[in-house]
Amino acid sequence: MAAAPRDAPKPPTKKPYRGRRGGDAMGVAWSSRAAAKRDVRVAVIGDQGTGKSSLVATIATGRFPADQDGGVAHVLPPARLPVDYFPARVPVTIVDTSSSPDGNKVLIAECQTADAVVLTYACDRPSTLERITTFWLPKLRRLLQSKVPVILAGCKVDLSDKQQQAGLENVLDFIMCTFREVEIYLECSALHRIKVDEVLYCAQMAVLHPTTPLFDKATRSIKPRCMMAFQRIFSLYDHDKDGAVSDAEMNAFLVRCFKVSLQPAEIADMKRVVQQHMIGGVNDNGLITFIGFLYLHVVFIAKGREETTWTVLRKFGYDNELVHGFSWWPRALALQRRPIS
Ligand SMILES: Nc1nc2c(ncn2[C@@H]2O[C@H](COP(=O)(O)OP(=O)(O)OP(=O)(O)O)[C@@H](O)[C@H]2O)c(=O)[nH]1
Ligand SMILES: [Mg+2]
Repeated sequence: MAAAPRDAPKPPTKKPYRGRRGGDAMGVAWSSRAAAKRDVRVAVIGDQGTGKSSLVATIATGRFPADQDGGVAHVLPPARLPVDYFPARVPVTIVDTSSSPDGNKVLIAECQTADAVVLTYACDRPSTLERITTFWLPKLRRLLQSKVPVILAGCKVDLSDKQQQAGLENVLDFIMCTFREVEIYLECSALHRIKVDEVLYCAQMAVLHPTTPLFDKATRSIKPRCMMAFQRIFSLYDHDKDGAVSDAEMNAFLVRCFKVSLQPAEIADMKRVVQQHMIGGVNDNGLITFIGFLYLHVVFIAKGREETTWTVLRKFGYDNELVHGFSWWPRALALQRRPIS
């Protein structure tokens, strides 16, 4: 299906980080799997009539396929969206699927090749939300072992009534607590173009900047591997190894990751926030400690700004599993590699 280029959708809080290849002054190689990712494939699955094809068509063409115009085909061909659809400039392919038993093999294959799954239910049919917990999420777990992020999309929100919605909240809370592969749930309407692009945007962000390796949603805490990564990064800037970074060291870190440095007043503001919210985040000498440094990243994650945290991690060579890519290129070896003239 030909996808029509349209105005860029809004939600990005910040341009996702787009990395570059090659080492830098510290010799850290860029070797992230996500960094190497050149496109994102999103499969849209769910019960019959929940609005899958209408969602795909509306995203791809910018128009809702009205029933009087012949409606929408049962299953649409995959739509590759223009590269500039989202600011990350990573092309997204959105794949419609069939919910009929005949299409099960194809559905399984599509799920297994997808980088993210959009799982639909209809806001005006609570039974389809029930089926998310009893059928779809268990099926996806069996197929994907929770390794692929899932965006739960409540379609046709224009048809839902307030009372019905209130009843669904508990089920949604249960889903978010029980199925950690579900990154987020959104209610949308293809008919009224409500949060349609956001559904896809969240799917793309879940692939490029996943939360799961960083944060345990159940315990609301940073995962150990992420903590270790930040410990290592912090120690690179804590030159005198006193467990805290000076303002100059903090700025060196910011310049390296974001190419910005803060004015003394801005650093003072940042410390004030850390001090107010994190005991031990700032030491007696007024310097940010490791706990304070970590707190700043927890705030980013809690605010849904994972891309900021990933910008840091990828700058220091971490991949999506938070494995540190090969890295320290010994100077002697680098010299040996020079061509002999
Ligand atoms: N009011 C309203 N109707 C919608 C919306 N999205 C889809 N529909 C209607 O819901 C019906 C089913 O939509 P489809 O997009 O065909 O659903 P599907 O999940 O692809 O259905 P199958 O392919 O048969 O499984 C159609 O009549 C659509 O016009 C929406 O946002 N609001
Ligand atoms: Mg369909």
